[in-house]
Amino acid sequence: MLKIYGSPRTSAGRCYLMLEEVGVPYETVALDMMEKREHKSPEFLKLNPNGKVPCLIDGDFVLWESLAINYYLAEKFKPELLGAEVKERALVQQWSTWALVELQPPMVDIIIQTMFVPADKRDPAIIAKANEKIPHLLAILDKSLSGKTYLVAEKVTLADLNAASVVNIANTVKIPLDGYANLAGWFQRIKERPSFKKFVDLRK
Ligand SMILES: N[C@@H](CCC(=O)N[C@@H](CS)C(=O)NCC(=O)O)C(=O)O
Repeated sequence: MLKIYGSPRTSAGRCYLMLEEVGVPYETVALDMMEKREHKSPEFLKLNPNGKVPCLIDGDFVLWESLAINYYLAEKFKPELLGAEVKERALVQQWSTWALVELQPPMVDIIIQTMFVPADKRDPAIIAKANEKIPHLLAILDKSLSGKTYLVAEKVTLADLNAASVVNIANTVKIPLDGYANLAGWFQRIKERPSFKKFVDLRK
């Protein structure tokens, strides 16, 4: 059986979303990352030398990086999520990469500053810069969704799932989606998927 390391409330969350989407049974290993720092244990570092979650085990195959894991799960269990032909597949890659490389970092900056850095050590400049960047990025997503149901194709693809896993952080960092009608409509469609509902439940 597949095994996923990392809690659904971490970067592993999008892999849980994908595991639910493809509908295969899986085991979970929630490491104690705070007190015991199990993600830095010699045993875990043998699996992921970066000492980070998620990490997926499929038999004797070990894979880390949430995006790579989601591509693997799609390829193996639900290849239609990768797009129907070369251009669709490229766009799925484009949006998946964009979500993680452009949209996620300013959101994570806010999370780190407001939830992990003690109040007296916070850097308001980091929070201000992130708050300035995010609306611009959300506007790009919103405009790209104009007149469309999903990001790439007429049906849901991995691009939608990966991007939605990042847009979902907006709520945590208190960024309203109200001003982005196309984006809000699209996100609502993704939120109605059973896999997304389970993902949200698992993160509670
Ligand atoms: N690019 C990685 C990021 C993984 C990552 O940063 N995971 C965090 C949890 S959200 C982690 O394990 N942090 C522990 C650490 O950095 O020591 C991915 O998407 O899989």
